[in-house]
Amino acid sequence: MIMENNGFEISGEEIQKAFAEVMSSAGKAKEWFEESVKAYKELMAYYRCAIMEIETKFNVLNEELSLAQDHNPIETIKTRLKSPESIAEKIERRNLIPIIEEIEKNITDIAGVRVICSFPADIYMLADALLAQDDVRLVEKKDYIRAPKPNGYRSMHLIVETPIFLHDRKKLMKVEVQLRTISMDWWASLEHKIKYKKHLEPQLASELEKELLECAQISAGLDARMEDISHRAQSAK
Ligand code: 0O2
Repeated sequence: MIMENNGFEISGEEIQKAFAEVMSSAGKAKEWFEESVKAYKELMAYYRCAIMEIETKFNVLNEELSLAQDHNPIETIKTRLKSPESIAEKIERRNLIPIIEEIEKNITDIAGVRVICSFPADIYMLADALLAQDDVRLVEKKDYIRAPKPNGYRSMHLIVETPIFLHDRKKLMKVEVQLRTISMDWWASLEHKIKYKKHLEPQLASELEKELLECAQISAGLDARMEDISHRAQSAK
């Protein structure tokens, strides 16, 4: 006997056993942590591959459609992999279990491809062309162009599933595709910056929201006008 605690006697043998258990669970925690990090890195690599697949599909469409039409429908393509911080924030907000399987199943915008188009009509043409491909499955579509968000945000959002081909198997991956015109993109970029200025007084915040909505409406008008100019120029040829 080496210790007395609330009347219970704890033997040296018991202490040794408890210590061995703590050591073994610490070993398991380390093992679990290392495995989780490896699985996370692997998953992110798969998402990077899926981004490459989708980006290539758009580059091919741009090349082909620029021959068929008199302009490149795509101005630029931007890609991004969601940061670990943003993934963690989403896990918390949605009350998800922080394991790889849950992340993969429930967070559909880890891989993001943003396609900036010349005209609104190009967005619909490219979305249709992508979704017509037999290795692309539409999971979800949100058309914030026909139905803009209350703050004025416009874009076409597609969640698609596409295969990546690994050395020994094929794996289906989800990618979020955002299609926008140049004016939809600059509005969204500036609105995003302004929204994250958190110290605005409520009165000023509400005034700015109103102005941003007006700017979004002006930008939608400009898109329509530029498209009309382009149609008139084409039909005059
Ligand atoms: P990031 O880094 O830009 O991707 P959730 O995905 O849960 O946040 P929801 O409703 O499922 O919300 O997604 P939704 O409506 O499809 O929009 C998600 C993404 O669209 C955002 O990604 C933005 O990129 C963009 N977006 C949506 N609404 C707005 C908006 O009002 N203003 C701006 N500037 N962008 C918007 P993240 O996750 O915010 O980040």
